Amino acid sequence: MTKNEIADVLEEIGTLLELKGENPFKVRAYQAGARALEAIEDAELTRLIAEEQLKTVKGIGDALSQKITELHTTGKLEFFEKLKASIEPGLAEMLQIPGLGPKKIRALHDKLGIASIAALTKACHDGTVAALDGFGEKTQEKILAGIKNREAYGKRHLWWDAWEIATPIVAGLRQLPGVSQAESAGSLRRGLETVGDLDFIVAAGDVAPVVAWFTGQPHVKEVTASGETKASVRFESGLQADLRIVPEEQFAFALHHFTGSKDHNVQLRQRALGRGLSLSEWGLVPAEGEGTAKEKAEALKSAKGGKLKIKNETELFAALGLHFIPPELREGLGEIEAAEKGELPRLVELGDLRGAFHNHTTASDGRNTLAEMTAAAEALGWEYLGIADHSKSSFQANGLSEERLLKQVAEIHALNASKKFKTHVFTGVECDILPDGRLDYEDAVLAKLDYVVASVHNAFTQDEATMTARIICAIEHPRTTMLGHLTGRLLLRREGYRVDAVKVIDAAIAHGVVIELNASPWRLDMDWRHWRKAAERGLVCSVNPDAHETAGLEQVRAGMNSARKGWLTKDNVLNTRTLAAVRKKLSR
Ligand code: DGT
Ligand code: CA
Ligand code: CA
Ligand code: ZN
Repeated sequence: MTKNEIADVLEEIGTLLELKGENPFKVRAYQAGARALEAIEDAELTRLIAEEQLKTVKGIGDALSQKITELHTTGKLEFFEKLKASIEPGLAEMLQIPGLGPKKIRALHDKLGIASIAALTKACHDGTVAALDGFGEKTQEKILAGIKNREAYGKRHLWWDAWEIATPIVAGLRQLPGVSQAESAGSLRRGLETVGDLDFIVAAGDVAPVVAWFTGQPHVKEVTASGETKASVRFESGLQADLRIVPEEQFAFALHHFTGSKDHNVQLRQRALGRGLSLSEWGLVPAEGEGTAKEKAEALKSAKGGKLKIKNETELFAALGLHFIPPELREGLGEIEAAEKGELPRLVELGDLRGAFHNHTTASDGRNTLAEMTAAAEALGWEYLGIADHSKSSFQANGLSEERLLKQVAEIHALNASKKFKTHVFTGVECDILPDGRLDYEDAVLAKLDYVVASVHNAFTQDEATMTARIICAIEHPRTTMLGHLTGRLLLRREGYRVDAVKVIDAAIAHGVVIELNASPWRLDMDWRHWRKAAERGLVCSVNPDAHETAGLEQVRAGMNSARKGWLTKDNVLNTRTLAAVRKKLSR
């Protein structure tokens, strides 16, 4: 395990111990251990363990040192497994309610005997929670809202989580004997920000072994359907997956159909009918009783033997007089008309990215050092990396004072001068937009940076007009380069704050300010639904990983889904530009 993964386990142990009502010193020891781990580098951890010197690190005692060593060498920890098993499932489930921590859950359990979300819901409705010491009406309302959110979103999954599960499954399916093609379909393939279930399409002659492999995978909790040509399973995580197996000649049709979306499918089927053809998951055949005689004759002419021979989706679209429509665009939002006229955009691709802005380090709330983040960016082949740690008002995220910020700027200049890495590092900050719209540092401090990401991190409950004016005020600041996460939403967890997106977009265009597409799988903010129109009107996008650790840089992949769903081309995205071009833009 890496040190960040180990830190996650220690953090979770702390939470579970707190939930059990353990001694606060013990709880804090695990939290401190997690912090201490984050402050050292991976290579350093390996060395310390090899030399049995881990205990010499401040914040890591004897007991912790043993547990870290066990996790590092075996990837498992018996103590942790036992601890998890000892927690009442209902209590562990309550941890999933946003805004409800272990201490409060403990109090609810001890004083009201609550041990499940259902019991908690009832107690909130009765008002007994509000009457409890340290809770009150407001907390009770917040808990109820959290429960409702969990119910509304609980059935969907983040695209990133779904993708991580689906990727090895597709690889596994492709390796089975007799399988000629296998793909993910559905909302995952369309790059939607959340996914209801996974859909897999396989072309194979022999069905039984494919079904057997699929239903026999580890982590399958339940086989919900299993038949001649399909199977459905539910994994331990709660995610469900559908599998369909078709003969080779049907693969393109099945893949297209199950990729969807429904709206896109309905429109495309309509178009086929207009040409005397009937499109389905099985194939494209002349429609009976539809279209003019001439159209039918033409359709028949191209439909050899009653069924069009179509090898892939490109040929399927071509048979309907269309250019290939990338899956991300198949939302029934005008893509078919554009494909007919040859006006589909050439969408930006992951490989077009040459760097990324808005990344955190251990200076604020990140888990990897400046050097580690830069090394990771270099490994991705990036020409540049923008650092943007939190500003001083974000004290909960260890935001930087002026002195610490200027010290970091000096460190970055020294790192660039050392030529240790091929990747150039830009100095920046994620500067809080204060409730009145001012920025969190004096102009003289901001002037020392290459760029500024301005973001809202507090006073989320302002009304829409106030919030919109606040953000526009920050956009008007001459030092603002880009706007961070427009709405602050956390997918499946928390609604964004109320803001008039169109007014903010107008202001950004007018002041030459970039808006970020925050690529964190939890955010994907600004939402893809705004981008097409915004970019047409001249808004520039920056796909920002908002990475808090080295692995976070790769989450630009999730942001690229949204960029593509927003019809963005390479020209619309700032971080596809060369280092020289970015330097020039930032120096202005
Ligand atoms: P999800 O799973 O809720 O995130 O969304 P999808 O799009 O993956 O939906 P899913 O898994 O129910 O079905 C996969 C695709 O199959 C869907 O995008 C389009 C196609 N499909 C499913 N049901 C229908 C239907 O009733 N009519 C049409 N035209 N297509 C359907
Ligand atoms: Ca699906
Ligand atoms: Ca499905
Ligand atoms: Zn932020």
